[in-house]
Amino acid sequence: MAATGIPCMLMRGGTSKGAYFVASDLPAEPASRDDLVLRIMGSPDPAQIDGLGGAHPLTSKVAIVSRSAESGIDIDYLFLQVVVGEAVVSDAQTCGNLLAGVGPFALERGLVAASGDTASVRIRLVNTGDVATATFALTDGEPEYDGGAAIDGVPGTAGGIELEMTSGDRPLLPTGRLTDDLDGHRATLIDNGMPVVLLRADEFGVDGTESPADLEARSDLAAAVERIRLLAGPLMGLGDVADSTVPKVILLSPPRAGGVVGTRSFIPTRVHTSIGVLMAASVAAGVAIDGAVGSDLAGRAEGEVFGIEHPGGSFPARVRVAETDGTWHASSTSLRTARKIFDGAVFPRPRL
Ligand code: NQM
Repeated sequence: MAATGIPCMLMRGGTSKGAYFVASDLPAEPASRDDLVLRIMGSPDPAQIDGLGGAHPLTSKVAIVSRSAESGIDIDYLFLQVVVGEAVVSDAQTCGNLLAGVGPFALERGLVAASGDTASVRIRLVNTGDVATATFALTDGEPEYDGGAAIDGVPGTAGGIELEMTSGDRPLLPTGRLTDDLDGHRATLIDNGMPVVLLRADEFGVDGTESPADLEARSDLAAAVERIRLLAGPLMGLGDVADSTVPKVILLSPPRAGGVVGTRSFIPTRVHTSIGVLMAASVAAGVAIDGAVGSDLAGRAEGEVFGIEHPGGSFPARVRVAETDGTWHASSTSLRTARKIFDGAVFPRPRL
């Protein structure tokens, strides 16, 4: 395999970038697969200089795609976060941005068939059990990557991909409470596809206009955020999260550009240059519920569309929340774009 290379497509999915594989091209056994993925992406070197990774969590991602055996589902999508600077590959979270590329990739690899003007691909997110429907335009049966859709954080425009998500039986509020007290701060622990901890930015001396670099330079802030994250993990049913990439911690501030709320997101140590798809869906669900942290900061949504402001602009998250028998559930629809950047074979570095 090392001599002939491994079939791999490099794609931008939303505001992230990752290596996409057909599952049968990688070892099925997780330890061998992860060892190979580390060598492909270049971790644990912090510069990922000998691999495909871009030395940032948003460009150190892998999507593994296969036909689904489940009825009503076309494709299984397993996401792996390859930690920069550590020999760690995590399947503890999914990624809504890479999800945008999964439908087009599956079509390119012949894992699904489509005809007509649009494809609609039902995707099971293996990491969480959630199901998404991805809808995108076709030209001559191939994904149409060009188009007029713009998303903040990506230059220019591209073909729109609509992602409709329904979460399984997982409760929206994992603790069953709207707020918890963590390290002296009121927090809302919520999971609308991504487990997040919502906090008020002003309690941390943050006004919400700071750049990711400004926030990353504050070691006191990093320590406070991590203390809260470690407390939130077990409460959210995630166990000890010291070595996990979830939950994410999101500082909320008043909106400044016509959106609903401002955000700065810790993923979990670097600060996101925009915001994840499912993070935005989780923030929107939180601020939509009276009494949740951030609901009092939030401006008015335009119908079901919540403009979630972030360092690179705004993310329009279409979110619906409902309470039945005291339990909250939510669903979301997001517009993303994706693009095939490179298709070929990747040559993993040898073991160190
Ligand atoms: O929340 C980054 C990203 C993400 C996650 C991260 C994402 C989502 O922006 O749906 O897409 O989780 O660290 O790629």
